[in-house]
Amino acid sequence: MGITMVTGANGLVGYALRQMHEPDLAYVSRADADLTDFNQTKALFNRVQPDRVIHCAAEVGGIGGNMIHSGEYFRNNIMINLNVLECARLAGVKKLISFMSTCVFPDSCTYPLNERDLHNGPPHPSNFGYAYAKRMLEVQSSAYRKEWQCDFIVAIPTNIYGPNDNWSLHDGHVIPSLVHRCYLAKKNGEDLTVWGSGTPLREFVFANDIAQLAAWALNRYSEDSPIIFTSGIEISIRDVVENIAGALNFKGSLIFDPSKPDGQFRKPSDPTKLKKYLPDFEFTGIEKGITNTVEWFEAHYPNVRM
Ligand code: GFB
Repeated sequence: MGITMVTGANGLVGYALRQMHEPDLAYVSRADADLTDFNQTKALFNRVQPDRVIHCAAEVGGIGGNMIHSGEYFRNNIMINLNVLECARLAGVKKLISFMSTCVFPDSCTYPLNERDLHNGPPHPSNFGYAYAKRMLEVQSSAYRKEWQCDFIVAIPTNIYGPNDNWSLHDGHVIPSLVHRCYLAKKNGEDLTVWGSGTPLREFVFANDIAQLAAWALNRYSEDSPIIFTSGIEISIRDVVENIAGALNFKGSLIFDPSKPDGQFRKPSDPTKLKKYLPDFEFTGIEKGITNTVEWFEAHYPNVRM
């Protein structure tokens, strides 16, 4: 087997893939090519000559980033995905996996979210730019499979977290932002402010689990329809924060700030398809995942992405 190119290799999932130490993986990042530029993307594929691609590169953020940068997230993700999948097709790439996320599903939908529901309504307004751009990954992959028999598949993880995340207090996802904010609150002897009510529910998946599932799908999954990667276990934002505070041994108070958005109340997703393929796959529990994430942050701060 030839080279598997990993785009977005300096991001959350790219970092987790590196820890697997799989052979014949070529890791590429922004420093190697601006994937919003077709010519740079084509030159990258000519240089690397990959047989397969794990496409992790994306412009992402938490609810804060999505509400501020709806135009940038839409534009950049559309261009990145259009260029990567087109250059993969032109380069004769045999297999490509790319990623959406459960926030792209319709906001009002029957639960649990199922792969078939993807286009049955508008996404939540808090991240519509990102969500519509990401939905086009599924459309482009399916259209390329139909016209050119490209084996391009799409995975739909729930909220991914773990080492080497984006720890920005403003644009980051909830777990990295709160790990960072809790670390600072402890250091400065302050209370910890949490956005929203703490009542929304999320399903979280540890990045190392996604890396394993991505490697599995690259070898074993070839359906036209996407596949959801979830444990199916929901947890409230309040319980997540209490896990983070425990892992950091933070003893201050939690202050919930109702002026900040709650976003979607919940987005429970259906693990049935994954369970059919991998009935014994064990997801990392939230306590263990958060402990690992906090330990990584404490060991690397302040040399972290933010
Ligand atoms: O990860 P997150 O920002 O995005 O989580 P989504 C937002 C939830 O966490 C809201 C609460 O209920 C927030 O009120 N929260 C509490 C915080 N404190 C904070 C904080 O300090 N920072 C942040 N960010 N949230 C994501 C999409 O939606 O879903 C991603 O933004 C991705 O693009 C992911 O698709 C699957 O979970 O709402």
